[in-house]
Amino acid sequence: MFGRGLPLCLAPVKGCKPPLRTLREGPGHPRVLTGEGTRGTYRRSPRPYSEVPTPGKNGWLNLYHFWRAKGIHRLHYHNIQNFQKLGPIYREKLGSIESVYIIDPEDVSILFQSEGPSPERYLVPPWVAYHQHYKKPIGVLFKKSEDWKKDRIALNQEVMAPEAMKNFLPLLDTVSQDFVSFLHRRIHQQGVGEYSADISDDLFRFAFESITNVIFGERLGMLQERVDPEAQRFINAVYQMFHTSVPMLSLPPDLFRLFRTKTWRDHVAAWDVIFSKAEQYTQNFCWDLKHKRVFDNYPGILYRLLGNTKLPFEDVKANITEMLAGGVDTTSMTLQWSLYELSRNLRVQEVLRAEVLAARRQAQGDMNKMLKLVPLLKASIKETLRLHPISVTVQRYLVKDVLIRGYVIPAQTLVQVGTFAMGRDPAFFPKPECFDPARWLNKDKTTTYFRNLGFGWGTRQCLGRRIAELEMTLFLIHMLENFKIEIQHLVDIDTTFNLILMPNKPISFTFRPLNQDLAQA
Ligand code: HCD
Repeated sequence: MFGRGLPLCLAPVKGCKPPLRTLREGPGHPRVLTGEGTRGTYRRSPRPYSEVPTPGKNGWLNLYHFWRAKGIHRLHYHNIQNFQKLGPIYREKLGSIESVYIIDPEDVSILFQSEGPSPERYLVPPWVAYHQHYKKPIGVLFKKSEDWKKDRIALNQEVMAPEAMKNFLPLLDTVSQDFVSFLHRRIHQQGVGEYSADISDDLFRFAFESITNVIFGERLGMLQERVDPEAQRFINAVYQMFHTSVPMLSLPPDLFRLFRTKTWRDHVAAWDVIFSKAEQYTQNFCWDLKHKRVFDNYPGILYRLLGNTKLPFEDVKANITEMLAGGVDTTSMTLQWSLYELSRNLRVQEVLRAEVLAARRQAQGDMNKMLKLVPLLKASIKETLRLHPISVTVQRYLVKDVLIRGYVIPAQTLVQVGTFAMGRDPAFFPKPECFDPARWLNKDKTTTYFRNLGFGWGTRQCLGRRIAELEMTLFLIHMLENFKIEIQHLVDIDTTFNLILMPNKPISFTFRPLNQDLAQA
């Protein structure tokens, strides 16, 4: 029914060939001229919601087709295909929920600019079901209105504010340095002057070591030879939790629970591990705090939140659990995609390395200063998230009726911005198949306006954004300074929807120490 024969895959990166057609062209939807500002295009009287194009009105039938087409792990391509077929706005009912999907940055700006003071996004149903059924405390991920705002403001101060970032910098920097030492050790062990492997497990450990270090101010040693099996259990549980969410996305999770399906049981088991380990880490921290620890420098996010009387202990714990779980697969997968793009675009890799080396020289050991001197490297993270976002859409419930593309979209509607689809659409990113970080440096509004959506937007954007950005920037700095990154086989890696988007198969990289490179030259 879908997927067959459609040019969903992108052209090979090498030649950066222009794709055959833009996504927005489609039957019944003549191409809207780019650049002219699409808002002005609709001067006719507002059209009713019922006229928004839709692939089919029967939600259960849609769901059935979707499943049969093995669509569930290819949700992102289903999205692209709908935009191709129906144009830049459509509505679709999958099971019992209907959403409106948009792709054009101009429309996205209308959506976000009509956002209220406590925006709400789609809540993943199996996650809600688990928390409700087992009466688990919730944090900013699930909270609404004033409850949400109270937590979010307290957390922003400790994880988003620029002063807070200065504090975690050294904590994240040492973890990245250790990752470099870890790779050097592996190179030594392999005995051929380079190291070739799929490093996704190592990246998971890197990400977990990073997030635990900024939260607890303490090293777990995940990058040493012996890995703590309990910590590894947490990492595996987060992956399982994401993975088992997917089949329960479009049917009521209670069905899965009532029938005691394996998916539900595995999902519960995964969350249980997440909660019990997060609880244990937090309790250990509090015990240490009472009994022995003295801090001479920044003690980590948890300490600061506990000292901050605004949040009760229960809320602190709930939010710590969410941050721990949210900080593992997200950054590790994005970094894996960054390494993938850098190894397929060796020229970009060289340019970034040159920027990093020059910044290092100029900053003379001042890391804060160095971070201001690597704009292209930072842009490369945006560029990675454009082609490989973690989140397939960014969603908002409307708080009032909003006019989008001439249609009246009523209050309470769930509107989803197709970030994956937008990132690959030539109407919004010229030569979308080219990995070109420099496109983000062009200050011209028409090339970046409402396009950088990897972390969402506004007050409900990703809470981990600043941690993630800093963690990934430091990682890439150290990797570029130390290794030439290559890929074993130049095949296109596909993306699979595991609730978050991930590579569909292992990627094997080769890391060659740079100094040795110089010696050989
Ligand atoms: C999943 O159709 C697909 O940062 C759905 C729409 C949707 C809603 C919310 C998104 C989710 C998707 C993907 C994972 C996200 C989540 C919001 C936060 C979450 C993007 C796109 C994430 C990974 C943090 C998870 C924290 C948790 C593990 C405690």
